[in-house]
Amino acid sequence: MSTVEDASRPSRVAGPDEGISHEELQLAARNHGIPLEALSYDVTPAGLHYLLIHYDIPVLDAAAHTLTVDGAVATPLTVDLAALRERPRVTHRVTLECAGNGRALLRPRPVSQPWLVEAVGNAEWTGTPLAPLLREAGLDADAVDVVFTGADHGFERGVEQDYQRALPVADALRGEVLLAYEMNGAPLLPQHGAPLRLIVPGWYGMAHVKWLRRITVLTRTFDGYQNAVAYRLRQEPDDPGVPVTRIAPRALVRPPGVPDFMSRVRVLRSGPCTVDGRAWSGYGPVVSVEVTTDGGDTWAPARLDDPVGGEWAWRRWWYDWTPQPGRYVLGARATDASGRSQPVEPPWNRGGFANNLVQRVDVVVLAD
Ligand SMILES: Nc1nc2c(c(=O)[nH]1)N[C@H]1C(S)=C(S)[C@@H](COP(=O)(O)O)O[C@H]1N2
Ligand SMILES: [Mo]
Repeated sequence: MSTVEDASRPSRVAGPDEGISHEELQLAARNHGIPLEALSYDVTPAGLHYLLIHYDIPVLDAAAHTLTVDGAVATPLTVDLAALRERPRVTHRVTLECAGNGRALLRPRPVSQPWLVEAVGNAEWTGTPLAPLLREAGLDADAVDVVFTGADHGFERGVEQDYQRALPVADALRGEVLLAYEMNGAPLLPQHGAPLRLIVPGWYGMAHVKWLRRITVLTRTFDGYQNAVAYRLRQEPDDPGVPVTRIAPRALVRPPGVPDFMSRVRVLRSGPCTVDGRAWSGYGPVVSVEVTTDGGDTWAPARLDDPVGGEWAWRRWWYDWTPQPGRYVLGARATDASGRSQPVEPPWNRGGFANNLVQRVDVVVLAD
């Protein structure tokens, strides 16, 4: 199993009864999710935010780090952190979610980082907007894609690479896209991209390139691995596929009561309680959240908090519930302003991306 994989072989899908492998466990132990009880915080503390790192966390010296802008520009430029810090400073509260969130719930299971539903966080990112820097460099009129290169390096299915992701020029020039050097008011931690990362509000995590060291403007479509091979929605290995871009709507329940250690089934006493959680979408504000206590057979409206923290941050929702003793399966369903909502049948694709299937939280209510 543990050989360098071959690029000519498609990514693997688990067999019908195949359990989580040692390799998937190894990834899961490195790339942790948010503990769901941390849905309590408006702003996710840095240590509770999920993590996804394809290769190794590079060790970089902030004092010596530079960012170069080159390619199809009038004036290539190189700036250091001090120069970036002197530029206009902006903070955005942004819900970040890994495109693979929900993957391990798919049948058959695409073999990769085995997320259930916990690959999300909502942090405050401070930095300077990207667009003015690109304009200073002067994009050529025929610019097509902007490639962001991280300082991390590795192999993926036999392809040696720096972590690189491109955005179409129009998306790179959106005002909310940040070159971020702080998370929650402190310098970026090594695992979150220190000393500099890209933040692309509304997009799945893969676009938010960490350890950012170079920005290259192309007059053609970028054909690097993370855009052309990975992060595409496809049913068959040889489909060209559709690029993964913005975050599909999702609501998560903050599991009520207390957990059973091994199963994490929730236990609570009968009587009135408030079930709450968070909801977000990269396609526009969440406009409604509904709650189910019977695994999706029936739905009731939840109440939505006023948006706090701006249009890229998750919203809190809550639902007053007075259960009788018994067993329940809780879930929530978000709908956004674009009309997108969450399916009851998982949206299967070979990479296991954008699976925003409604969550299932098993609850046992005991007599008072
Ligand atoms: N350079 C680099 N940037 C990266 C990655 C990476 O492996 N290398 N992982 C991406 C993916 S897939 C996700 S989901 C987010 C995770 O960001 P976080 O670890 O700060 O939550 O970072 C993105 N940026
Ligand atoms: Mo990701």
